[in-house]
Amino acid sequence: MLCIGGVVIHKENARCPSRTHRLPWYAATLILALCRTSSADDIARWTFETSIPAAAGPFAAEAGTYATSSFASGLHANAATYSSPSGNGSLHSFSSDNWSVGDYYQINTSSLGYTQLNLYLDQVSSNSGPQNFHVEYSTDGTTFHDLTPFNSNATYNALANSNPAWNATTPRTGDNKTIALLQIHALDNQPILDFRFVDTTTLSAANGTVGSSGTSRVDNILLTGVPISSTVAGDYNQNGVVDEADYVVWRDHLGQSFGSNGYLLPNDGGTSIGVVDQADYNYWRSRFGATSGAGSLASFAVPEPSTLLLLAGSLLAISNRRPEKRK
Ligand SMILES: [Ca+2]
Ligand SMILES: [Ca+2]
Ligand SMILES: [Ca+2]
Repeated sequence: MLCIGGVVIHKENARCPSRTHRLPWYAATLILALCRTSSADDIARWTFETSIPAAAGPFAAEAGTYATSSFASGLHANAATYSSPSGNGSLHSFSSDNWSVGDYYQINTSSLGYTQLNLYLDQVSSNSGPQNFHVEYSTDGTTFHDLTPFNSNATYNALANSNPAWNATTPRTGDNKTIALLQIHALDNQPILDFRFVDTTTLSAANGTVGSSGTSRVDNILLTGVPISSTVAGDYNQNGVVDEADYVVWRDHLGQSFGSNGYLLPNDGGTSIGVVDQADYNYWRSRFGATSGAGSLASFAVPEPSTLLLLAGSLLAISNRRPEKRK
């Protein structure tokens, strides 16, 4: 059987045994495109079980595609003590004390060859350690930007490490942070991709004021991604061909921008950078039918706008159609 989003279509219907169930070829193509699923790879994962912190770092990632070229470190404005106490269900974490606003943990890695990224970490603080953090990203290793405008989960609280405290055997699930970067294609395929987990206030985990002996510790930092399957310019859904499915992606994100919600079209050829607009539609039209490279392919027949509206309508009708009773 096939699926559209969460809707299942039985294969016998997709094979069009009757006029009633026959799918337009472009709808079938789109269904197949929407049904593509890919599993994510670990790009870099830090457990701090082998790279055991006793200083600010850098510490190489223990696992992942770019493990040996990815590093974690810490930075404090004032002298701090770094250590490796119990992790979240493991022997070691990356911990430090004496937190000031602006201090951070950092990972230096890369998303080269990857799209649909996700970032994970576990973090906890002592009662007098810092509570409020946000995630910043950089694609040049120098200039960092707050991720929060693109994903509200990038601003988070580190809970107090008690009842129960982190220990070597049993993880606390409430300390898992997930920052989805799936739609932020500006972070795809970057030779340099760095993240900072930055202390943003003087509020402590116990809702007092951060003290010099207060600590915050991180564990299980992980960046995942799906290998990029298509770099064909104009292929917005990354299925290897510039087709009708890309129109639907464009339409669904029309008006969005990197500044507002972090969305960028994959493979947009640098067209109207930072925003999804009419120019991206024109670019898609100029590229229709392409399976490689960049440039105009005017010889391919582009569906007319009325056909594209029918396409969207057909998919809606398919998803709402109940199976016919057999006669
Ligand atoms: Ca650990
Ligand atoms: Ca496509
Ligand atoms: Ca654009």
